[in-house]
Amino acid sequence: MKLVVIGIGDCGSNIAAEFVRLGSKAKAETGVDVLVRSYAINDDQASLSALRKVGEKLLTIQLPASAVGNKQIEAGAELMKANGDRIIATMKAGEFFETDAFLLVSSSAGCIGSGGVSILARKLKDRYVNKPLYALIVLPLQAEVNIPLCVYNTALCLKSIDKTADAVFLFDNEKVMSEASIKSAASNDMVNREIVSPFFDLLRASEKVDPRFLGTRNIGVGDIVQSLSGWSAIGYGTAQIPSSGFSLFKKGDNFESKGEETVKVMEAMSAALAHFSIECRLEDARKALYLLCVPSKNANINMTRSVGNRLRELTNNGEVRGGDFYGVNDIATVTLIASRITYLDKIKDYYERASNVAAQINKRENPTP
Ligand SMILES: Nc1nc2c(ncn2[C@@H]2O[C@H](COP(=O)(O)OP(=O)(O)OP(=O)(O)O)[C@@H](O)[C@H]2O)c(=O)[nH]1
Ligand SMILES: [Mg+2]
Repeated sequence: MKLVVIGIGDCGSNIAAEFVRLGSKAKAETGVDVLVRSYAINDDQASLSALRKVGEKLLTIQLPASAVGNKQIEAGAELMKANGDRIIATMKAGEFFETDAFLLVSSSAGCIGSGGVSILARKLKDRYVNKPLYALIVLPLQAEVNIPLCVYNTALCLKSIDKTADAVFLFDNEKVMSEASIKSAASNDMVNREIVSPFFDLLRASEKVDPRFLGTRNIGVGDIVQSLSGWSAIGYGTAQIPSSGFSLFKKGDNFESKGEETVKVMEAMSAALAHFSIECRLEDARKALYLLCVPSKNANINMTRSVGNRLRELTNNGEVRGGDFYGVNDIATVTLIASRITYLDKIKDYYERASNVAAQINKRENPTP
């Protein structure tokens, strides 16, 4: 799948840059192009300049500085209403023909990104009616969730993007941070790499890959598009497949060794389930997608079936699609997407708290004399 990624605000721009790195990795490792172009749109000139070194696939677009002090989501929305058409006019529209989908990225808690993302999404949807448009929204850290403005901006951002995008991937900053990133002063780059890396296998496997990597059942762009709608979460997990001495039996040619290798794949699946981008219950997902990557020498049809069957069980017979492809390392990787999620604790909580917070914010903005 070939994406045009459009990041808005600080968080969105940083993640758009990370997609450029992912695109280069896909090109270097498997020779496929998964990124048509990345755009970073921000009002902060210094951070845009810092991103320019990432590579020529990243184009930066400067917004006029937002109204000083006002960090409510409405200010970000107004800025995009005033500048959105100009922004689209500066994009390389000729490249959109080879693009399978747009991916718009922002945080929910800031102002520029959270306000701008739905406005730009609407403008793009009106112009490119048949092009799927997805959003990737980063939810605040635990330390931020009691700041009234964070709650207010997040709730409004979620409400508006849900109405506009075909599917919205949610990333809980708190959940995505691995122990490693917390220990290393929570560097944004490391968190952003964790946000972007689950898309790697999915994007490259759905492109025309070298026949050496083709698995027993391949997934295409159509499978991804059919699987994505509404609130969505993505996760991936890995398990090491020892290259020698793994089984008492010769690999791949008898029941026993195949069984052991399938166990490793299920281990990778459990890791993926534990690393979803937001806390969710699979029984609330109406759609799901899986992708398995194993070395060809270890692959067998049972592995793919086992992952698919388990996912059907967990989603209560949801609409499940999936497939596999071959990797070169001795690792089993499982990528999972839960989509059309009908209930999420986090969203319910933000919506409930936003109404109280809105009253507080209004009082502060318009104090009674
Ligand atoms: N994962 C991740 N989160 C980020 C990053 N930068 C900021 N955030 C989070 O995003 C939220 C703040 O939003 P920003 O993207 O900085 O805001 P903005 O869209 O630039 O809008 P302003 O408020 O006008 O600066 C907070 O919840 C931060 O924790 C980043 O690079 N990666
Ligand atoms: Mg900013």
